[in-house]
Amino acid sequence: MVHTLPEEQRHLLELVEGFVANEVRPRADAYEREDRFPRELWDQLASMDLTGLPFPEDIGGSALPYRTYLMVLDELGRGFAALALAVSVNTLVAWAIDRWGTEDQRQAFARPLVEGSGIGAYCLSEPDVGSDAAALSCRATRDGDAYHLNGVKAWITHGGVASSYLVFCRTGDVGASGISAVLLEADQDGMTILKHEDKMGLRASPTAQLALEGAVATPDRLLGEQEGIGFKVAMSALDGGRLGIAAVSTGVAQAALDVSLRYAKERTQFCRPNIEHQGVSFLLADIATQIEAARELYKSAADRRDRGFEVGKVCSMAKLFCTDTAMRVTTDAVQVLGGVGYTKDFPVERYMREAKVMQIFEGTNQIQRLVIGRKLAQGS
Ligand code: COS
Repeated sequence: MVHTLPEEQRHLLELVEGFVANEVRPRADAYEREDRFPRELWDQLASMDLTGLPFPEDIGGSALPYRTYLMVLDELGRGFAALALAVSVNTLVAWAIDRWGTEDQRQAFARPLVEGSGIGAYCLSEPDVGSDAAALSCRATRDGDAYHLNGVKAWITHGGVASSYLVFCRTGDVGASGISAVLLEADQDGMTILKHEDKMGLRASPTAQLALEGAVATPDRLLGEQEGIGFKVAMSALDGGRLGIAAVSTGVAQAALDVSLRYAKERTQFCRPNIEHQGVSFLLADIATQIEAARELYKSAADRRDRGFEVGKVCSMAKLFCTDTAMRVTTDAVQVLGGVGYTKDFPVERYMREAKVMQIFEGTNQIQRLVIGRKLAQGS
């Protein structure tokens, strides 16, 4: 078990760096090409205690600061975005259960996710409900001693590979206060995969649409055994989730810098390495500067979170800035490589496709601006 001493955290990051270099990066392309969830890498992460870094020890976690966890995500994202995203989404679900669940729910549902023997899925969006999450319509109707869930959930990361699903559904009237969170297990009746999304990138990270047709949940599956708290559960978990996306996208941006810098040093035109041409070196200078700023922003947001401050605004800022940075940087990295950057001979085109969705999921960057703008208006 790792401890919070800086030196031990350094060792942890070195361990992750070695794992990424030797096991993850060489295999990432194959998983992407085969549209295959990297289960073997996930199991390796679990055996290295890397699936539960920021969680308390009483549910199997390492009790490390969120900042350290994000630095690990950054490094994993530098190797393989789909794997880093798996850790981030699993943490989103486990955090919600750890923070809002009963003791039994923490042990039964959060612990397997923290230990990595299971994997979580977060089910908020629906085919007709994305940014306006409080308008969701999937319903959990109480009948005697059970809830019956009906509706369709969309854009579910880990749909089909998850062991447990945190489903946001309506137990009351319209609006945020009528929403509850229910825990479902993968193999239960009344829950089927309608379709797998055929995506531009992140193909090793499965995204599915889920049909709920009378799926039964006993009241002890209601998160916190309390109706009406679902929207607060969803939003508070997304604060941390958005920081996770900030770190993953910074890792993707770093990977793009690694490849484009190496190429610019090796490739020669007009009798000089490309990096000695100002047109290329200025592009790289901007890329490196933006990554540095992105990394410092998510770390400072995490520091505030670790010290217990309200962090909704800075989490949205970090998600917005780091993912926009990843998009710009990966696009420029393709430019540094020129024609070969646009081919699958080099991974930068993959990084560019991966960066795009990071501006969209866990709240579009327009929603992040809305959150930041509202907080500014409130004076916070
Ligand atoms: N933590 C805890 N509670 C929160 C919260 C947070 N971060 N954000 C909002 N809430 C609470 C509010 O305090 C409010 O509670 P009260 O009524 O008791 O005051 C309630 O939730 C409703 O909040 P609000 O009025 O801000 O809700 P809106 O319907 O205006 O929605 C946005 C706010 C747009 C920010 C929200 O719907 C959102 O984040 N949308 C994007 C959804 C998303 O990220 N989807 C991706 C899913 S994963 S791919």
